[in-house]
This record gives sequence, C-alpha cells and structure tokens, in this order.
Amino acid sequence: MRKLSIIGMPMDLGQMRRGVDMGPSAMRYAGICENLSKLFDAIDDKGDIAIGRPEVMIDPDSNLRNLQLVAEKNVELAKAVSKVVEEGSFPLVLGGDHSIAIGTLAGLAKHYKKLGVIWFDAHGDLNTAETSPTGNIHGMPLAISIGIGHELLTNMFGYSPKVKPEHVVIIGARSLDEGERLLIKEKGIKVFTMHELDRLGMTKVMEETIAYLKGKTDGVHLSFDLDGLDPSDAPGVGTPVTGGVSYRESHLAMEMLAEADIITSAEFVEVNPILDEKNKTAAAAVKLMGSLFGEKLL
Ligand code: B3U
Ligand code: MN
Ligand code: MN
Repeated sequence: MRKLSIIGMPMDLGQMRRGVDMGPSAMRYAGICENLSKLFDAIDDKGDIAIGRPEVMIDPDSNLRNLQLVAEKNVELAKAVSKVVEEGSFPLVLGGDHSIAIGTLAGLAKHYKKLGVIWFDAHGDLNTAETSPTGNIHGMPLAISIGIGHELLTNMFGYSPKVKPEHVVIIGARSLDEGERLLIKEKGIKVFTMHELDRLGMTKVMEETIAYLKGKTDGVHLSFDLDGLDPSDAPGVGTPVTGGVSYRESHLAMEMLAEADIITSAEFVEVNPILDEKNKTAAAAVKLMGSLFGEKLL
C-alpha cells in the first residue's frame, strides 16, 4: 500500500520576510490532495505544526535570528517526520522557509544512516553564523545538517552530522556567498550550478545525480526550494534570483526521479503567497509533486 503523509510547517522565523508561513495553506489550496489522490492508496494530511509569532530577534551571542525557536520547532518537526517513516508512509513536508530542512533531515536521519539529499535551490544554504551576510537560518540548513553550525541546531538528538557531505547533490545554484564556496571545496560537495545545467542539460544532470547517489545511500530526500526555479515561473519566493531552472526542466527532473524510484521523502519550501502572482508558485509546486510521484500524461 502506497501511503503519503503531509506535514505543514508554517515557519517564517528563518528569514525576515513575512508570508512564507502561509506556504502550506497556499499549496493545499492549489490542490495537493486532489492532484495526488490517484497516485497513492491513501493520503493522510497531518495538518500544521504550530509555530507562534514572537518578535523577530537576533541572538546577541550568535548572530542567528530566532535561534531558540527555530531549534525548538525543528525538534517537533523531526519527531513528526520520524513518526511518519515509522508508519511506513512517505513524508511530504510543506514549508515554510528552508530552515525547516534542519528538522526534516534530523527526523529522517534516525531511519537512514546513509541518507542522500538532493538540494534543489538557487542558493547553497551552506552559511554559518560567521559567514552569513544576513543571520538568517534559512541560508544555513545544509551546513547544519552536515554538522557545521550552532550546536543547538547541529546536535539535535545528541549527535551530528545528520547527513554526510558526499551524499549531497545541489542543483540549480546561482547565488553563493564566499564562505559557502569555500565549504563546497573543502567538503567536496557535488554541485550542479546553472553553468553545468546549461552545458549538460537537465537530462545529463539528473542521470549523473541519480548515479552518484544510487548504491551508496539507503534513502534519498528531495529538498525543493522554489527559488531554484526561474522567478518568471515561481515569483512567490522571498529571495528570487534571475536565470533559474525553467518550469519544463524542473518537471523533467522530477519525472526522472520518479522513474529512478529513489526518492524516499520530500519537502517543498519558500513558497510565499504574499509575493506570488495568483498562487502561481504554489501551483507549480503541486504540479512538480505530481511529476515526482509518477504522474504521466499518457
Ligand atoms: N545566502 C544568503 C541568501 C539566501 C540564502 N537562502 C536564501 N537566501 N533563500 C543568506 O542569507 O545566507
Ligand atoms: Mn534554500
Ligand atoms: Mn534558495
């Protein structure tokens, strides 16, 4: 029996633009359950994790915005994700800003000792408090998950890292900070920037990604930041970067993942309906989920 469990994570504390907390509602409104119902035997929407709305705060000791609450709420998410895996269901997390990947990956890491991660994003999300230009935790979750960053975040459940750098593939990068570039080199992280996407094409990039992760991982999580798409296809994101992956290329990527049958969990993040055009970005996310889960025209 193929079962999907949806967890909404309306977190906007990992950055400064309000509205991304409405991402889960926007994606549900765009018809997740209706669109995916043919692809699963059962869909269980677990609702949203309650976040609360305190004042935006920078931790004076660490240069991390909303550190305590981001950490606390990610523990809750991790537990919810872990429970879904225990139930034998596919976890689909709806963001929220990308800081929620800290919790998603922590929850998954309990079950997958060699977890692979495909990080679809315009950014590297490999900053630390020292290298971050903003103090926004949504620019740090990948660094945290490979064990680099504030202890409160890296050491969730008493161990670190959750993911090995050699099990990570970043796709769609076109905005990297200096510290992120250094970390990519130092850790040897596999990155397909827009340059490689243009030179090789999405087909080759996905073939290489799948070959790279298959065999050495025991599960693969797709962390899909909608700002990886070109802003003309996904305008409803907090930090759009021009020259991104097209709607068509991104669908091809999802279809190839469906064919390869390697994805064991997913999250779609950074949908901000306040900045969107008639829910276009949320609708794109829902269509991409369809392709990821095996929807075919014929
Ligand atoms: N690298 C910048 C900008 C950024 C990262 N992720 C998003 N924006 N969405 C930072 O703040 O770390
Ligand atoms: Mn991101
Ligand atoms: Mn991004």
